[in-house]
Amino acid sequence: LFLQNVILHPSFNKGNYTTRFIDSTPELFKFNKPQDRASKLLAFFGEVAVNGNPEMAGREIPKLPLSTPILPDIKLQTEIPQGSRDLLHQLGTDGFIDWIKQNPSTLITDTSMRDAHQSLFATRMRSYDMLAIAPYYARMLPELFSIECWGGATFDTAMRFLKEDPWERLIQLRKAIPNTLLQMLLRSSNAVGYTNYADNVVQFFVKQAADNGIDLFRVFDSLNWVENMRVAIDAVLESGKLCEGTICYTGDIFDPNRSKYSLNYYVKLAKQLEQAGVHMLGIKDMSGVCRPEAARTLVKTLKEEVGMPIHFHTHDTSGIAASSVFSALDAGCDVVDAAMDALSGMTSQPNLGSIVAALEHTPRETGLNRESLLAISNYWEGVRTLYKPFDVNIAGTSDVYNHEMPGGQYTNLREQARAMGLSERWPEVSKAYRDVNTLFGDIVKVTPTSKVVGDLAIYMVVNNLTIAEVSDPAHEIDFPASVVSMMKGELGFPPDGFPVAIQNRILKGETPIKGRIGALLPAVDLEKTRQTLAESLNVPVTEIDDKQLAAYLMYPKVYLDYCAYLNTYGDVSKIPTTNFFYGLQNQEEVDIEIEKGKVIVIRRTGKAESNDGEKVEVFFEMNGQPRTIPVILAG
Ligand code: 3PY
Ligand code: ZN
Repeated sequence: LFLQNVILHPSFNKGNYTTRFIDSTPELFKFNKPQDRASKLLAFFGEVAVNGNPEMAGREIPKLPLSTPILPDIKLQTEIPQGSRDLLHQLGTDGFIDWIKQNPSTLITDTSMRDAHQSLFATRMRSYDMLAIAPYYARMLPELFSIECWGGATFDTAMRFLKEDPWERLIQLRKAIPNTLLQMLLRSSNAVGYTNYADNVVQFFVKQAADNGIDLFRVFDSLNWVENMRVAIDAVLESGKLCEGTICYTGDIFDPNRSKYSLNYYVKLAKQLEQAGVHMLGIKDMSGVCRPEAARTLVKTLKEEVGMPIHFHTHDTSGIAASSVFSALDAGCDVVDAAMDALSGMTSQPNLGSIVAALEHTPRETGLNRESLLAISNYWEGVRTLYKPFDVNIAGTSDVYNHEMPGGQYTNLREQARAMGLSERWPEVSKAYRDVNTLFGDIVKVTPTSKVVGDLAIYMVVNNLTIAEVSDPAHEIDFPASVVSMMKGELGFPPDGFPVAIQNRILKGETPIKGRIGALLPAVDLEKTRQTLAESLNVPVTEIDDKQLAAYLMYPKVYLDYCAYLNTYGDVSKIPTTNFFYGLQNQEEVDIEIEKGKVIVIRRTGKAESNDGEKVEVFFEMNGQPRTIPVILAG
């Protein structure tokens, strides 16, 4: 509670404090009575009615009310058909991998619940909207190979922006979809974060993800450094789950000027991954620059060179990604990623329904039912409208072949540029991004290295710096911390290292680390950390389970902030999305199922004018009983 008072204190929040903050702020020691769940939710609705959801700051609120997304019209009592996960359990890992290789049909992964919304609307999709449709996936789309629904940026955004528990999302999805493989994106030693973690932290995290529902881990490294992937790969193999060792695709295998990323480069990587013992090979074209003929040659060659099934992932930023998908399939690719129609295209994956339609009546048809796909996509169409303020909604662009920004980063960086007043200067950001990549020696750009390139690109535009100035030793530059960290080797190294001159300039005399950072980081004392967390939250250590500990290890501050929020407002994940972002309008009523079978009904009945300029009263009925909530006006 004390921590909560600190974290929620306006001065602390604004960074406006000194080391005497605790002594000079007696109200930190005034603890509110713990409230019941319903009262906490009323506190939430009162706060949003007066000050708005902070997530909406600076964004345009859509015209309310918004329609409720329409669920497919089938009965959920129907039995759940067998799916890929059942097959995995029947055949075992080796048998399952053989089955993939011999299967003549096209296998498809649906990315709607992870990459699609990460790339289209800033990773803001809430568990509420996923869990409502999940039982329909289980019954209507059992032919899907897998559902990518976790990992990548979704872990921290769930806590940071949506104030919900990413573990609970996984557990509930697993419960609702017992028949299909659930897939996650794991950034190797960066796990689901932006920094290298100690090896035992990565191992601990993978174990929790495996225990709580992930069947298939797509494991990549942001510099394609297999050495940096081994700990994660071994942890997945140890857990008994499927490991998809993944190559990040960049450049163009046919471009003689970028011979660094030649066909041979990828073949070598694939062989290293095969030797590391992975079950499948992922080609992760995170930016959508794998041109159709490159996809064909790459898949054909990798099929000849390694024995693993191949899983192709791309983004449609260019508008022609489906063409690469079909070329990959022509060359014998086993599994391809796509997003449900309403969540496809642009920075997201190509259109799943259209791929299915295009393959109908061919030897490679998918077996997926198009009526079912449309019904589910229709639901997603309704969901997408709820997130309109986050939806960047820009047109496809061939500029992606120049800047090579990953789909998930592109929309975020544009949004960051907009928020900094740089909307008009986007072409400069794009150009700077490209120049920074060249300066760094033409690196793989994917989280977290893509963020580093983006940080310096934005820095250049804000400070009106040219790449010549950035390179010039005579020009004093205060490089962003992420850039210094990467040059030190804290995200690993590209196979040929970073260009020495720029590395020296950025490190200003510091020497880069030697070898793999994970090998240098001491193991974290997990039980001691559990104790620290328990003390911070003022609960007995026995109340901190492994999932909570894993979340804290990934994101200590974000996790503590989330816990403080939970203490004040309760579990807001059960609130429908419209009401979470836009609150309750006068006389609007909402049913919230706070636990199975326990529903509370909240109606907003009014809002007073503030008579002191500091406080406002908001009036509600909770299960028919009038309640008044005083809310402090945000400064
Ligand atoms: C992530 O790491 O979150 C990505 O989606 C990279 O493409
Ligand atoms: Zn992606």
